[in-house]
Amino acid sequence: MSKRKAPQESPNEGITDFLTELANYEKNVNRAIHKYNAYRKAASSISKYPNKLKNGDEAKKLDGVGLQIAKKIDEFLQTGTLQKLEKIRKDDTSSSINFLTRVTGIGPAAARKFFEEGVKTLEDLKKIESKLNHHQQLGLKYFEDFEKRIPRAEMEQMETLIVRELKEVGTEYIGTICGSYRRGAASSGDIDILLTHPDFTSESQKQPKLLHAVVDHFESIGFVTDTMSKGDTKFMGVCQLQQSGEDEEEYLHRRIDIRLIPKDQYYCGVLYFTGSDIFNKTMRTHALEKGFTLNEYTIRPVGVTGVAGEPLLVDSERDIFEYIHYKYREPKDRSE
Ligand code: DCP
Ligand code: MN
Ligand code: MG
Repeated sequence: MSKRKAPQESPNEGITDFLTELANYEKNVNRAIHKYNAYRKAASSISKYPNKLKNGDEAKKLDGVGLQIAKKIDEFLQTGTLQKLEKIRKDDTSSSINFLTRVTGIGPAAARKFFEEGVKTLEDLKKIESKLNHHQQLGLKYFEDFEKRIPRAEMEQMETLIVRELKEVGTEYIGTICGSYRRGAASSGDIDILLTHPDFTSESQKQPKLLHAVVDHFESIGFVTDTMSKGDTKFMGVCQLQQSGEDEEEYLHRRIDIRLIPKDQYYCGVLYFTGSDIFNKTMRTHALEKGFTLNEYTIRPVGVTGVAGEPLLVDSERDIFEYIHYKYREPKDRSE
């Protein structure tokens, strides 16, 4: 998971920017996830629209843009600003809570709690560092680094290293870097690695060693620098490329998530963790319309009684698209 979303360039950037700001406000301050999703969806539709929007009515024709958002678009186009946003930006509670959630490990609930205790800024957090959990401490320590997105060239270097070192740990591992990188993004917020191994299926015993061997190796070569959490199937931490030349600048610390997935669930996982989250929602809705329930683990038929059946056999992402009669989309075409 990463917190900073890539900026979108479009003739309607002003509109998509204010919708994204409203989305984050709803998620972080109000904990209104449905409103967050609605704003994200509208912003995503509008960012793909090739023409400069003239008014809210024109926007309303797009997927996910309703009357309320259309009105805001009119206000923005007519006045160059939005009263609601102006108020939010000036409000101490909103801006502090919004800021605190930028620290990884601090979600909307923790941010509100800190705010109520008078902790509002990075400086405030530093003063109470010992009260933060380990994840939050790392979020604070690497705050500046984590705020910066990872250029694609650096992602490519990390992919080369990861693929090479994975083979060192075991030749049978299969690994895919998912997330925005797999969708071809020019920059990514973090590194999302999915791993599987033929020895590990949903029928077999848990195989935490398969994940830990990889993490330990990445640590031993100095690539993984910190651990936020390490479970049987999920690692969350920090990594850094080693600089090669003498006078080159040091690489930044980056957020890395590694998940070990049973082989039979691998492609549902790859599909899910490639995203985008908006595309996942669209695909899941389509699956339901066709009588299937789809999640990050499995695709299952839903019977007339509404009960999900046994997981279907999946050997590729394409299989999933075919089951639900959805035209295959390359990762780069999965922004919504
Ligand atoms: N995901 C999802 N729903 C969520 C969170 C994540 O469907 N609430 C899926 C889709 C995402 C993927 O997991 O693409 C990885 O999550 P990230 O938060 O890392 O998002 P991205 O990799 O897409 O973007 P970024 O470049 O900001 O990391
Ligand atoms: Mn991630
Ligand atoms: Mg990511």
